[in-house]
Amino acid sequence: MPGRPFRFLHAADLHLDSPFRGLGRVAPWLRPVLQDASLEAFRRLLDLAVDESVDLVVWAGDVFDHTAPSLRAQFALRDGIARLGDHGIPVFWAHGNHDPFDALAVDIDWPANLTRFPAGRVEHVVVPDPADPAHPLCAVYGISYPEARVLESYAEQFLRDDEAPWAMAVLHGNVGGQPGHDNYAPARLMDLTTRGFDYWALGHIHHRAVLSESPWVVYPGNLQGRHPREDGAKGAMVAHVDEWGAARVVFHSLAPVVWRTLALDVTGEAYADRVEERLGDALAAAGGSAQGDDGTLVRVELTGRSPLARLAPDDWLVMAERLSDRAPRPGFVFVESIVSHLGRPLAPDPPDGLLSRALAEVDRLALPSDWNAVWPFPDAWGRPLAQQVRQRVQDRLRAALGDELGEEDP
Ligand SMILES: [Mn+2]
Repeated sequence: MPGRPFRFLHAADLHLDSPFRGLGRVAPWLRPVLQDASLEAFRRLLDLAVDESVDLVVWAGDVFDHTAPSLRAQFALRDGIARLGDHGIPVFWAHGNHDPFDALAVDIDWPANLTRFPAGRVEHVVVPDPADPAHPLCAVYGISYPEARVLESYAEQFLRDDEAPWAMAVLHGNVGGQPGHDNYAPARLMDLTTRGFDYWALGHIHHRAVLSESPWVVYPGNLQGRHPREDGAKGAMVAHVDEWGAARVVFHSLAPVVWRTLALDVTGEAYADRVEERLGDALAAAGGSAQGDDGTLVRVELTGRSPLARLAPDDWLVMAERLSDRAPRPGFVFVESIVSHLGRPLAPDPPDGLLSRALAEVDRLALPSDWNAVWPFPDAWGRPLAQQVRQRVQDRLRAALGDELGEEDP
């Protein structure tokens, strides 16, 4: 029997009021922007839920950044849940390792439209169709961490009730042993996909990933990137479920500040102003790729070989400042740091060195002059074919042997 189509919003790792970490530098005007970023992203999440008229909202853990959240974060969350309640939207929260149920200090009496899943035990709630309360829309199953370190698997605890309509499972944990995140509530993908649920609303891994589409197994990623490794657009998923239970899942970018890493190979560039010019062009493109008024924080990584390898971090800081916006503006671009991985240029080979002798051999190599009749087209420098071939071979020799010859003295 077809049901009523419905929509829900799935977010995770909101880390409300979280500080930015490991920043190279922050201009004074940027500090309040970064301090507000996670809460601004949360305001946008609320707008999205209301604009899309979702039927429910699900948070898969790490709503707060730590167990003693600021009152500012708690009020933001309370007001947000209440706003969703005003629109008849229920909210479901499965606690994770940053906001474990038993350790979390709560100074707020949460609104009635919030369901927090119990610690260490899967519970489910049937969400009724508001237009027809006798009929269920879907069932939401979830479990919370009692404490930060949960090393046991929670997947086996999710038992889908045969009577349940469309069913969703909400879990904070590491599916597939992904590196870079603590291996909490570990599970294999097949532990989830074989349990009969229609959608696994996951949290914990901060990179957005759809691990499966049938059933849906989804990490929305965190809401606001807080350091260079959390780069790219950040936001939440809205799932559209049709009357037959098939879902379409759409990512919405919500973070007001987006991290980008810009890698530039400056081999052969001897002048800092030339590097600055090239970075300026690349930054304009990076800033232009941000959506709307969103700001962009950029970490630049310089690679290759150049005499500019001698410059100190403070020198690169000067360039970072010159390339950054000096004041807040919509669509700002701020270079957080320029990290130089530059190597010094290779030492010239002495006349009797291995490379010089190999190049000389290639020069002496007699290439048939009738090649030039077969391919009568000179290259951009007007060289006939035999000379082009000689040049190619010499270039390859330089590239292959150059690394063996060592670097120039600083
Ligand atoms: Mn997290």
